[in-house]
Amino acid sequence: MAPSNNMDAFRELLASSRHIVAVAGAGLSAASGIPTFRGAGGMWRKYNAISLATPEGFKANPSLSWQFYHYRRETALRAQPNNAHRALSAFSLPTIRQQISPGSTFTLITQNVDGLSQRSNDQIAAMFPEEGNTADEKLQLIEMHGKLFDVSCTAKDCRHVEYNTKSPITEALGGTELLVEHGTLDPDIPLEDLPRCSKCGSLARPGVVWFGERPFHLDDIDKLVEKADLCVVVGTSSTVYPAAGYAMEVQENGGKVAVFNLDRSEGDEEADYLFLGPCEETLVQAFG
Ligand code: BV8
Ligand code: ZN
Repeated sequence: MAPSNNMDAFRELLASSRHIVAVAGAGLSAASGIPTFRGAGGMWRKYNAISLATPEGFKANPSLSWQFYHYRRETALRAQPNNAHRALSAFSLPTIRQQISPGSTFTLITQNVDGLSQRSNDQIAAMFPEEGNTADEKLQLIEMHGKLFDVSCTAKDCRHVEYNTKSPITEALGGTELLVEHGTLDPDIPLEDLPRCSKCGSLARPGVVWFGERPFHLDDIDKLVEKADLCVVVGTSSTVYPAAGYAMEVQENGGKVAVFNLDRSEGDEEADYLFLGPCEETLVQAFG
């Protein structure tokens, strides 16, 4: 049966759901000016990011890899959360969610590494400081592909990780974001001028999950997906696993799936609901 696009019916489903998970991708941050991977200005095409987002790519050319991640750090630093982030952050707040969907739990599982959902959660929690809404305890956000601003050590016997929003992260990388933006050739930055571990001095890497690497919090995610009776899929092409498989799992367990995307995406014809359009608008209608 083709998916429904009846928003009133979806809001009734939301009100009666008990364990809700959202799986988000780059489309959630598109309205904040963060380029998606596969879209028109997609990063995968312009910088062949699929090869860059791998341990092999980093090993082969840490200078180019760091310029790619420096460019994305600078873009994310200048970006602000948009209404799609805010709609999900508001729904994350117990005092707001209990009015829309009494007694429900909610967790946002994001594939994005830009940190915008965390910033949006912190902003919303600060607006509603009443009991039970403090950011750390109550807002369930899982950044399964890591964080752009985490910098981790490559030395096996160190593995130090720190949250670092310095701009530029090292002098040598300063300004290269403009070169990356225009796709000109990258200067070969010497290893010693790339980010180093502040504890042991070894070469550091971006704290994100590359292809072939194990995503974070998989056990927590599996438990949440197992229990979920509603899976909302937002702004993702649903092409990268294991994230792309969660909606199907919820449906196989008898739960419902609602897809919010600008265009058609992998497997959306199986969804119970499909809302085509910019999620910075459709999520506000659905969760507002
Ligand atoms: C794993 C962080 C094993 C880094 C990312 C062969 C070799 C090795 C692995 C594999 C292999 N074959 C398959 C695999 C598994 C692989 C995989 O799935 N590959 C794909 C390409 C087939 N997966 C992995 O390697 C994962 N790890 O499997 O480990 C393992 C597992 C368990 C236990 C032990 C070991 C790790 C994958 C993580 C890779 N890291 N990001 C970085 O960012 O640089 S992936 C990156 O792309 C994102 O994080 C995201 O996850 C992914 C997909 O991107 P999307 O978010 O969907 O964005 P996209 O541009 O594609 O789509 C945007 C969508 O938004 C579009 O649909 C568009 O229409 C929509 N949109 C745009 N604007 C809007 C909008 N929608 C609404 N409103 C708008 N305004
Ligand atoms: Zn170290």
